[in-house]
Amino acid sequence: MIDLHRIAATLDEAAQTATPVPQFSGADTLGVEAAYAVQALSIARRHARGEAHAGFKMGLTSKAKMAQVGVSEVIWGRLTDAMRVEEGGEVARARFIHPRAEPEVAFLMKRDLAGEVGPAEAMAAVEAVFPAIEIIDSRYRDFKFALGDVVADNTSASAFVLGPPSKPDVDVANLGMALEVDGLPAVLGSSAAILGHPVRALVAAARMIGAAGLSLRAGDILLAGAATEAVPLVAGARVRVVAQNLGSVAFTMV
Ligand code: OOG
Ligand code: MG
Repeated sequence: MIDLHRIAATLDEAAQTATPVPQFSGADTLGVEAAYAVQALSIARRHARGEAHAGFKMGLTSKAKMAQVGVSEVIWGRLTDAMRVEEGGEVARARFIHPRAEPEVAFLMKRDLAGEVGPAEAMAAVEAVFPAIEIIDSRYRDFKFALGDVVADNTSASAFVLGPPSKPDVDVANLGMALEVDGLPAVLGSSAAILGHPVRALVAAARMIGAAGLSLRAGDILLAGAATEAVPLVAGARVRVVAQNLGSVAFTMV
């Protein structure tokens, strides 16, 4: 029997102490369903410490991301308020094991959403759209994992920054996106890399989170997933994402 509580505690402590752990499912012993159960248990530990639900994130919604980590399934994770970094703010390198930054698009929900919905219905539930940066940090040694591992590890969720809000009618179909480090472009891409259109990440979130018996709730943030591969970060890095039509968002790692 796999002890899901023990795995959740191990991953939660690894995140809290920024100490890497070996992966669990080299041979995929940790099935996807059990892995989502571990994820829920590890988030429950954060809630017990006073962190509040802030929404959800989609992961591996672009081919570049799938190729970078060698996992080819769309996955989802949970966000808490403690993961949010203020736009233009600082975040300590010491909080992380091996942080990487990703250029993303985020949605703020104005209505609950779950289940099988089309793109128009999904967008009708959105209050605002943002350029965003996700800081991911796998709790596994060398950032190496199989599907079950990364799902159990809350899809490497660690921190996120939101830029200025735009109205939901802004066109996000095929926006140029650049992630700069210290003023120089590190990766360039398009929002079309996110499942062909970021709204498809929202549709997939409603379906997958709904199938788990949950829903996107009014006030929730949803990160749609990275448009490019993630960029490793060092202390001192000034990170900025510029997204056509949406504006820019930045933070500094100190
Ligand atoms: C998994 C999380 C991927 C994204 O935006 O695709 C993700 C990882 O790469 O560690 O957040
Ligand atoms: Mg991401």
